[in-house]
Amino acid sequence: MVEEADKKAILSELENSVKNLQEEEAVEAAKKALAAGVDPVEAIEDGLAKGIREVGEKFGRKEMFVVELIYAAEIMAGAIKVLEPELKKAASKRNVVAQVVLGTVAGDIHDIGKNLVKIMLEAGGFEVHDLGKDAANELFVEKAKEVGAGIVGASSLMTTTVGMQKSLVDALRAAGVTAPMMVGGAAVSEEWAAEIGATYSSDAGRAVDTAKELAGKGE
Ligand code: B1M
Repeated sequence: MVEEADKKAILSELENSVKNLQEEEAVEAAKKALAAGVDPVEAIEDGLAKGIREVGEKFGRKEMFVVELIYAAEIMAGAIKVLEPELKKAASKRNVVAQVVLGTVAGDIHDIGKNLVKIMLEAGGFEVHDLGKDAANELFVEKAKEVGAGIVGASSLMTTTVGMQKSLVDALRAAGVTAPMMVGGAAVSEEWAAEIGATYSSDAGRAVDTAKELAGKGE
C-alpha cells in the first residue's frame, strides 16, 4: 500500500510535469506511480488530467499558445502509454458484456478522454469498436449495424461540436439503431444528455458503470 503522502507527491509530479511541459518528468512520474502501486486511474484523473485541464484554462485565457497545448497533450499521451498495460491487465480475464461503438464526434479532434473511456470499458469486459476522432455520423451508424451494438458512445469536448451528438442520435434512430447512447466530454452535461435522449457519464471510471446499466436496454 502506498503511503498517502507519497501518493500525493507523485500525483503532483504528474500534474506539474504536464502543466510545465516537461516530457521526461511525465514519463518518470508515471513509472514512479506504477512502482509505488498508485492506481493508474487515479494517476490519470488526479494527476495528468488535472495538469492538462490547467493548460486548457491558460490557453482559454490566452496565456498559452496552441503549440503548447499540443505539446502538453503529447506529454500526457506519452505518460498514459506507460500506465496503459496496468490499466489493461484486468481486460483479458473478463467475458464480453456488450459491443460498444465509440468515437469522438465529427469536427472534434480531442481523443485523450475518449481513449481513456475505451481502455476502461475494455477492462470492464466490453468489446469496443473505436471509430477514432472526427468520426462521421454515417460511420457510427454503419458500425453499430455491423456489430449489433449494445451501446453507442460519443465524446465531444467543444461547444461547437456538441450539437453533433444530437444529430448522431437522430441518425441512429432514423437508421433503426435502437442501442442506447452514452455521451461524455468536457462540453457535455447531464441536462444536455437528457435533452437529446442519451445518458451522460462524467468520467472514464463512471463510464463503465453507466455502460453496464445501459447494456441490454436497446432491444
Ligand atoms: Co483543445 N480545446 N482545441 N486541444 N483542448 C479544449 C476542449 C478547450 C475547452 C480549451 C480552452 O479553450 N479552454 C477549447 C474548446 C472551447 C469550446 O468549447 N468551444 C479547445 C479548443 C478551442 C481547441 C482548438 C479549436 C484550438 C485551436 O486550434 N485553435 C482545437 C480543436 C480542433 C478541432 O477539434 N477541430 C484544439 C486542439 C487541441 C489539441 C490537439 C492541442 C489537444 C487535443 C489532443 C488530443 O485529444 N489528442 C487539446 C487539448 C488537450 C484540450 C484540453 C486542454 C484538454 C482536453 C483533455 O484531453 N482533457 C481542453 C480543455 C478542457 O477540457 N478543460 C481543450 C483530459 C481528458 C482526460 O479529459 O477529455 O474531458 P476529457 O475526458 C474525460 C471526461 O470528459 C470523460 O472521461 C474522460 C476521462 O475521465 N469523457 C467521457 C470523455 N469522453 C467521454 C465519453 C463517454 C463518457 C465519458 O461516453 C461515450
